[in-house]
Amino acid sequence: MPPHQPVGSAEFIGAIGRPGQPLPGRFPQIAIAGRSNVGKSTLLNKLVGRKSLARTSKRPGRTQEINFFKIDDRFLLVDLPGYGFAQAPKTVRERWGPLIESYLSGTKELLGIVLLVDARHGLTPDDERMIDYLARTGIPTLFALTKIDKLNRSGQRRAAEKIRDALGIDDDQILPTSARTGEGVGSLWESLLELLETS
Ligand SMILES: Nc1nc2c(ncn2[C@@H]2O[C@H](COP(=O)(O)OP(=O)(O)O)[C@@H](O)[C@H]2O)c(=O)[nH]1
Ligand SMILES: [Mg+2]
Repeated sequence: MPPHQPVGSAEFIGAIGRPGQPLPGRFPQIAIAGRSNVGKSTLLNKLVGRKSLARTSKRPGRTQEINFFKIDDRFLLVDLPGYGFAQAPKTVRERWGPLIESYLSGTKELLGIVLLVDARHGLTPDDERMIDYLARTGIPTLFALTKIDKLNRSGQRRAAEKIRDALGIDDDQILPTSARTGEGVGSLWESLLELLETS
């Protein structure tokens, strides 16, 4: 595993819950997207080496706002509310689309998205809708498999191949990760830095 870039500072700087609400700061930013419970907040915490900067939960559908974290006074990591949680209250599900769309289409500082997919479950119809939407907006998208600690090596390989084939992407566009063991987190960090440097 490549060495994990040390993060000097990481702080929560604000959240938005309604479409069009002003962002807490106009910094270059990278957003983490994926269905509810896929491991977005946990991976964000692992990336910055902080246990509970972003709130994580065993119960899906808890984060309903877009949360902004400033990293090293340089860029923002953005924790997006998850999608595809059927049991979420109807008002929450109805609010999700307009909030996300207004953020994704209206933020010119947004450099890219990391779309997380649970290694055990693969792509859901909601993931496919999100991927289509991102492709239409042209926002650079990186794919990461989460929770690979729950699969053995061959299971991990199969999961990566399946997504790669479904999306027609290259091997290096899909990063297997585990926030539990830290595997792949260094590589993901390197990809984020690359995105920051080339933008
Ligand atoms: N085994 C394992 N569990 C994980 C991993 N990442 C997250 N989880 C668990 O998955 C659940 C949902 O995580 P969370 O980060 O809140 O998901 P979010 O809704 O996408 O933000 C929590 O119970 C986490 O502990 C991982 O890499 N491995
Ligand atoms: Mg979360």
